[in-house]
Parts: sequence; structure tokens; C-alpha cells
Amino acid sequence: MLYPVQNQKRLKMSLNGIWNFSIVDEYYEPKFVLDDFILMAVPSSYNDLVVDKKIANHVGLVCYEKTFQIPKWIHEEELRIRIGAATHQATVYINGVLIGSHQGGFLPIDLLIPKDILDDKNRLSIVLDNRLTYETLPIGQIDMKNGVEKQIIHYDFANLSGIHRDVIIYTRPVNPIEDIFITTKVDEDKAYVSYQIICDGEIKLVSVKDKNGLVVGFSSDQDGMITIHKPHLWDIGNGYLYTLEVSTITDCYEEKFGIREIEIKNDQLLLNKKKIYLKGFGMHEDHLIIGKGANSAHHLKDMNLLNWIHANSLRTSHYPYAEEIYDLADQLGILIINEIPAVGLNFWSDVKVFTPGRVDEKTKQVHMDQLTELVSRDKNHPSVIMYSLANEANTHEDGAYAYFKDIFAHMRTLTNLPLMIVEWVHAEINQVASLADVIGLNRYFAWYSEFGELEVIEDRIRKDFDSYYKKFKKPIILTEFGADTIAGLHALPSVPFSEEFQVEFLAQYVKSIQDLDYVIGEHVWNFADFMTKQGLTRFNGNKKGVFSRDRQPKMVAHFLKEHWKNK
Ligand code: BDP
Repeated sequence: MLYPVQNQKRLKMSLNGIWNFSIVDEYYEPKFVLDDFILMAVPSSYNDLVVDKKIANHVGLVCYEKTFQIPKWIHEEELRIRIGAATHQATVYINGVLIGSHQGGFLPIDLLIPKDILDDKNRLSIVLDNRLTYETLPIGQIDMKNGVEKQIIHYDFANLSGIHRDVIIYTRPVNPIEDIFITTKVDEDKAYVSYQIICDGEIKLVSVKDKNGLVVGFSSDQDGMITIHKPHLWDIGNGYLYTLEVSTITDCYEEKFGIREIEIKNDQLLLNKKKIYLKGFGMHEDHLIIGKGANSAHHLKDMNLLNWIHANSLRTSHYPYAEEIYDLADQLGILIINEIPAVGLNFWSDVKVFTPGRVDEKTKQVHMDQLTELVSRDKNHPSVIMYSLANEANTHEDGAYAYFKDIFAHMRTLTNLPLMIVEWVHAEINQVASLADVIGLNRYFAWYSEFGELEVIEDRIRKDFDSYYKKFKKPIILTEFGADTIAGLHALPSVPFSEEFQVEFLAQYVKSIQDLDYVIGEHVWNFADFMTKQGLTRFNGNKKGVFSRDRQPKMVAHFLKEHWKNK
């Protein structure tokens, strides 16, 4: 799938802005104009924009509506609509006619607009259903309470809902370039750029241009290989990008790519044959007011903060992020572990998760479909160095291995990049981690267990990590460690929740892993405070951020900046 662009052959129009919005019932079909609506911003979550709790906490269906016109001079071209992401199921109608639907709130919806349903003025209706079940990712359950549907979720971020990414109408010419696949290989002072162009039209020229627009190689084959002499490698902090320019008789498209090699060798992570260590965060798409809405200024600010703190990487916990994040990471040389929303696959109780009727064959199919869509979307981003196939699933259950065996096998047909699974269970009972190339461990000693006892951390971590390494012989990333911290709360001596305690807590963790050779990275939980469902252990959200929700540093940010400076 190619991202919509505007160029000499393609036109794109943004439908972002203010839409009409209403809660609707189960049987709603947008036959007529919404007559009872409020105004809503797109892209954004609707939850924090409104003042009405009923809307903010709504579980079920809503309708977004907007009118648009298409210039009469668009004749031959195909018309498409693309919604970057909408939670979690989106059904799209134009002038009351259904044109398609999509399940999965963190990946794009791309649909053909049949021209014969268009009028001079058109009404676009997008009906969203934010309910999560065993046949969605993330999974969830719906419960009835006093005649009202309640969403049960087993993961720790708010089910912020809405049209979260750009809505675009775009054209493609006759015989469009459907897709471009690029892989690169480095051999001494040469790079081989293999490409495949999916297109029915005749290819005129395929050229590779360097950062300055100079042609460094070309071909006229549909599938081929272009050799680049003395290539500039894509690297951390140096996101050197080439462009593959394709022109056919009817179409043209420019796809950016980087030349870099990722490898796991002798328990180390290699970038361009050099050992690297991941420093960074598990993050969330989560901001004041706009919630999970994509916003260029927020994206860039987050990248600038990563750079300031000397981080080199992030995990898209716990779902694929907006494409712009990957574009920025490509340009800035930031590494991304790309995670699918397989989160909540454990109930923090003895209840079995991997069993028929819960997480079963149907869930597995959804999981696989989303992986296919994810790789299709992100395959050419040099910043993506690894995929994470689940976060904290109950991998000790008997059903888990059969489930994940198929998930990993499927993913290996889609990508050659290393695959990771992020674990909470202990090594002895883990039945799944052998399938992964890299194991992520989320650990909260001195927080969820032995609360406040900083002195236990080192011993617990070492024993736990060593047992993982001994059993699985795979490199490990400390994918989560953190303590809730109220910005501005100070205490000497420190107490949990104070900024001083967060510094001491993180310092203990990084010290515990510093001489474990098989540890290939540390990602603090979390980059910034974020919204969760309300609960006794959540004071208006999760406060484990190194930055506050409005992106101001807590004390610990300065500690990490210093710690990562020369690491
Ligand atoms: C881990 C989860 C993460 C939570 C974190 C926490 O992976 O999503 O936010 O714990 O409790 O279990 O802060």
C-alpha cells in the first residue's frame, strides 16, 4: 500500500477539520443528514474535546459526517478515500451508500469511491464502533451494567476513540503504481537496491536519487536491482535517505528508503555490522485535548525531546503509530520497534486467556491480518528495525505456544527483520519466547512487587534476566521499567511517587543490567504521562512518564540525559 501523495499525476485533498458528530445506535444507517449533532475536530479523540461525560465515556457507535465536492475536471482517475486510523471499526458511506469498512483502530482504511454515487455535493459518513471483543486487537469484553454497555479492557491505556489520523481523498491515474517493495544489501563499498513495482502499466524509468537529488542508478525493469557505489548508509542520528523514483506511461511515485542492515548475531544487535545498544522509551500516542489524534507539532516535539535526552530508539507501545512518526524517525535516524496491538492478552488472574471462546483461532486470524497490514504499510521505512508481536501475553498458558507458533510463522513470511515478544512471565514457565529473535522483558520490582524497596532491584533483575538467557539464549531488551511520579512532588529522603524516588529507581535498574552482555537495550516506561482508564492506582492516568503529559521534563529526564550521553 502506498501513502497518498500529490504529484504531477495524483491529487490529494485533506478532509481534516471540523465535522458533524453524533452518538448513534446499533442499527444506524446514514440515510439522511445528521440532524442532531455537535461539532467535532478531525483528527482527534473525541473524549477530551467534549464536556459531556456521556460522550466522553461512550461505548458503542458514533457517526462523523462531512460534505465535500470533487472538481468536475477529474475524469479518468480513480478516486479513493484514506483514513489513517479510526477506532476501532470504521464503516464508510458516501451519500448514504456503503463503500466499505475496516476493523483495527491503528492502521489505515483505504477504499475506492465509486464515481457513480457522487453528486455535485457529497455527504461522507464514517460510523465508528469503539467496542473491543475477543475478535479485535486489542482484545476486550463488553459487559452490561444497569442496562448500559461497559467496556472491559485488560491493558493500561484509555480507550480514547475517534478519527485519529488524516482523512484524505486522493486520485490515482489509470494503471496506477499499486505498490513498491524495496530491500537493500550492503557489500563493502557497494549497495544493492532490490525493488519490485506492482503495476499493470508500462514502466518508463526507475531511478535512485541521493539526498541532493542526483541520480546514482537507474533501470527500466519492473523488478530489478540497482547498484549504488560508495553508498551513504542510514544510521543512528544520521537518517540518510535515498529516493526511488518510478515513472510509468500514466503514473509516477517517489518512495524514500535508507540503506542499512539489521542483524542479530552472537546475542548482539548489529546495525551496518556494528554493535548497537537501544536507549529510549516505550511511548504512547497520547496528548492533552487531542488524545490519540495525530498532530505534526506534537510528533516533532516528541522527536526533539528524544534527541535532547540522547535516546536512539522507541517502541510503538502498544500499537502502530501515525505514519508521520516513522517518516520523522527515518529522517532523524531514530530506531523503531514496531508493535502490533496484541495487548491485554492476560487478565492478571487465573482465568485462562488462550482457550476457545476467548483468544482463539478467530483472534489469531485478526492478529495475522493486522500484521499483514502493518508490514504492508511500513515495509520501506529504514527506521523500523524490529517488530514486536505481543506485549505481556499469558505465554505460560498451554494454548499460547500453538497460538504464537502460527503468528511468528506468518510474520516470517512477511519480513526478514528480527521479531520480538515482550514478556511479563518468568522464564521457567514461559512456553513461547523460543520463537522470538529478541526477548523484551517488562519488569516492575520495587513497584508492583516489593513496593518502594529499591534495594531488591539489582538482585531480582539479575536472577530473572540470567534465567531468561540461560533458558532461551536470546538477546534481551529491558522493554519496561518505571515508577509513577507526580511532577513537582519532591521528598528528601525520597518516597515513592516523588521525583527523587523516580531518579533512584531508574538508576538502580540501569545499574543492574550494565554488565549483562546479552542485554541489547533499555527502554524506560514511559516517555510521558498518559491517560488510562480510571482506577485506584491511577491518579488521572499513568504517571510513569519521564516527561509530563504536556512534555515538560521531570527531574529524571536530566538523569537519563546524562546517563545516555556517552552510552
Ligand atoms: C505494563 C504494561 C504497560 C503499563 C505498565 C504500567 O505493559 O502497558 O502501562 O505495565 O503498569 O504491564 O505502568
